Amino acid sequence: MAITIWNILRAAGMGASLLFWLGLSACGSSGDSSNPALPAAIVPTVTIVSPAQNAALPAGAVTVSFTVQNFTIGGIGESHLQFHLDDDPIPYDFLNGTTNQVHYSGAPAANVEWQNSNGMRLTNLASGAHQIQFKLVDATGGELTNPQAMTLLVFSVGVPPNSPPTIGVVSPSPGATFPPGPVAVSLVTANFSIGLQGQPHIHFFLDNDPTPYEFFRGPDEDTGVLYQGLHTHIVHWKTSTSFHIFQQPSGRHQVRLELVDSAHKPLGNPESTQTIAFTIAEPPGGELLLQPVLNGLNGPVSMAMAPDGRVFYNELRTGNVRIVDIVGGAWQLRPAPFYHVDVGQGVDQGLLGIVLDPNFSTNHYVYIYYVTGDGTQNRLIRLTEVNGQGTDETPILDGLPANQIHNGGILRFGPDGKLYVPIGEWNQPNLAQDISSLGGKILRLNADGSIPAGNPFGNSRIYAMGLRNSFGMVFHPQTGHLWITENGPDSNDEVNHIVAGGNYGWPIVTGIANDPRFLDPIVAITPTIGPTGIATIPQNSLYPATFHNNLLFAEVNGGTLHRIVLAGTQLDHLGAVSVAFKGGLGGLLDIIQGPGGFLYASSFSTIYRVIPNPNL
Ligand SMILES: [Ca+2]
Repeated sequence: MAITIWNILRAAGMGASLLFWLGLSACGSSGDSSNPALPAAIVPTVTIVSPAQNAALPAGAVTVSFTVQNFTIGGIGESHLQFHLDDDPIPYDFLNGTTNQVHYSGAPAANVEWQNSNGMRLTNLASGAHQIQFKLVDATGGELTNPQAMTLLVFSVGVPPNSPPTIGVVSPSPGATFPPGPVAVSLVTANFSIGLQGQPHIHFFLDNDPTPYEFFRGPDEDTGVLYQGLHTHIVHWKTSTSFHIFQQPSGRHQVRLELVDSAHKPLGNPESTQTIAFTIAEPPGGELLLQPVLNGLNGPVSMAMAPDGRVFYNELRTGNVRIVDIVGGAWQLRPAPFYHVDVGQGVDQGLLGIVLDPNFSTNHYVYIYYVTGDGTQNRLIRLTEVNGQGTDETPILDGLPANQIHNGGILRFGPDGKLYVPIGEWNQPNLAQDISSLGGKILRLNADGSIPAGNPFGNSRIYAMGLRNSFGMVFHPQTGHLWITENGPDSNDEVNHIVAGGNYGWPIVTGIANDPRFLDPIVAITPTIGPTGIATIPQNSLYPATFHNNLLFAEVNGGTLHRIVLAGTQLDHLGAVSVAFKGGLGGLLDIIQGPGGFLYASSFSTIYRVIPNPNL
């Protein structure tokens, strides 16, 4: 997974849907670059000849024939055809060349006979629905990734006509209770094969959201679950019959499932629907608790506190920048937005970052980072506040590429007065190691966007490289060190200490790699959690002394806060890491140092004050 990230979420207690991003981990691309486009005439292609798609066949052996174009099916150690039968993760190898056999786990298969160079015979198939996923592979067994190199055949054998299509739930059991975190759902169907896009599949609805999640056989986590046609971080595809649900707050939830045809029309028979009810428990109290200060918000994805005590925040999906006044301790949202930009609605797109100028009191500068409304570019602009309104839009960085996922965009000023900006690799992992690209880097800029003196790669905005995507960054007030959270693919979310010229490994290594070419994270987290905002707890603060100089970072998947104790005289070694707030409020987004000496964290709907647990 990639933590690629923003999506739509029903916020707790709100009728309206909130859109959310997040280039999160645990779902999304695991790091392959896009394939170079091939001319149509040479695209390797596999095509099923027989049986017909969705054929209802009599009991007994099934003969399957196919053709390939622009590809040669060879023997052992050569390019060939692979296929998976039903949910078996172990592939069969269909081998021509000098082999002329079908192999399974390196030996002739017991239940599949090679018949000719374009055909085979399957025996011992149980009555019911079956599927065969075909894929062309190279000599090393690597899948060709152009879409024509893969196809799915669905059929049934021995099923009496008119048997109803049926869906069943393997897990969770009815009324199950889970701690905050992922909820695993596993399904089974009868007389129905879950197909790929364009084929019969499953729709499911989470709580009261009327928009379906579309569940397909796969072929992978990027395309196995779609929401409004896009990859989603709320539900992660796991296998052809299972998925995980994230970001849900404590309380009762339900998932209504229905089998649909290739045109997305529900089959309608009573056996074709199921409803799962489950509960996410209230977690036990941790060291820290979250106390709401402002709710009913629309995706407050990033926040900034002004020296006059006001809080500015970005609404991820609307493109509105909002201002909160704090009057007598009460948080009051100004009705009129401070500024609006049209923003892209892709998975990790929207109005991403905000920071105020270190001299905001005198120059009133506000910087925001967003994906343009057409979804094609990332922009960093500067606004000037005049009477609560943004004016004088000034481009700082313009025309950066954008992608559905991995757009970066968090903004912070360093103690050196320079503006630091993590840029995602736009889902092209190799860019992170390409010094000629700004993708997968952290930039260091003068406040006007120009290249400052002292950058580590000469006349370049690049400050550090080898990064995938980040939703959180902070300078430690005691040491001046720069810390970021980073979203891993299907493993190894990271917290990194960023230094000038550092290379953090993506996509060559992830996690603690002990590779002298790269800098390792202080913490690596598997399974992934989707880390988001990160803050420090100052040396002189109202939090317990053991928290002073710690890092605190949020996560979106399970909605917890993690505390890192920094050790060593330079506060750059890992002392300990623990979960300080145990979740239950849904996914968490940003965390900042805010009014009254407290930290404040945001969810999709609410801003919370972070307080020490009074019962400890
Ligand atoms: Ca790394």
